[in-house]
Amino acid sequence: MIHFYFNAAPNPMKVALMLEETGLAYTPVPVDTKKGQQHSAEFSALNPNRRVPALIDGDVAVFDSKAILLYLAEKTGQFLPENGDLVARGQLLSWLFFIASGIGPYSGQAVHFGHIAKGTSAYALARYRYEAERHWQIIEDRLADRAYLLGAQYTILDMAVWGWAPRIDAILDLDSKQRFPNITRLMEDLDARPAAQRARELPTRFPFKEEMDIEAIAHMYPTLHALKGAGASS
Ligand SMILES: N[C@@H](CCC(=O)N[C@@H](CS)C(=O)NCC(=O)O)C(=O)O
Repeated sequence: MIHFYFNAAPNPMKVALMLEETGLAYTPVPVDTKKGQQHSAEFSALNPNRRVPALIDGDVAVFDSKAILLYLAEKTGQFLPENGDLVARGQLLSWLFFIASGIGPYSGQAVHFGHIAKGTSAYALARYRYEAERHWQIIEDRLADRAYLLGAQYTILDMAVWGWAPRIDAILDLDSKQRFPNITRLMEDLDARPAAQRARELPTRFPFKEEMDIEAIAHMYPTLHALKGAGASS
């Protein structure tokens, strides 16, 4: 039986979508990061990075959302290029690593400096918003003449960007429907899928802490917590 360690944040949500799409049986295990549960001995043994998502499948432990997507795709043979097509596999790996190293980190930092640590650094906010928008533009352009990121086939690449979709406006401080019509079209396509609706519903079954209070900041952003303690934040 698969155990899926998650919360409602973008990276766990893409794995929730994959689990629902494949129909694999799994036990959801909530990790309330605002309460510091990512730092427990049990969880940090599973994921030394102390971030969600993570997954246990029998003897196999996997952490990092894109690694889990690839693991589940290879396990089930679903949502990967068909018939061992190496040209398509090269494209899939390129885009998967582009999302992992660009979309995720820059979007995360743009949210951080725009919302969580608002007012601490105008330059950091400008840089991360610029880079996040540049990366999202590359995804937008890729979708100009394709239904999905790989081409005609829905794959883990589309799931990897879906996790971020509801937050693009807040990340970039713009109207994504106008700015990114191709991304909007893809996200609406995915949102309409029953698996996506089940994935979005999953976290609502658990009482995750909502407030980003000083306790949550201490668990998730210790450097910001130290800054606030020093009275230097605004
Ligand atoms: N590269 C990792 C990033 C994981 C990550 O940053 N997860 C966030 C939620 S989206 C988290 O666990 N945050 C808790 C914390 O910062 O303590 C992945 O894609 O899984």
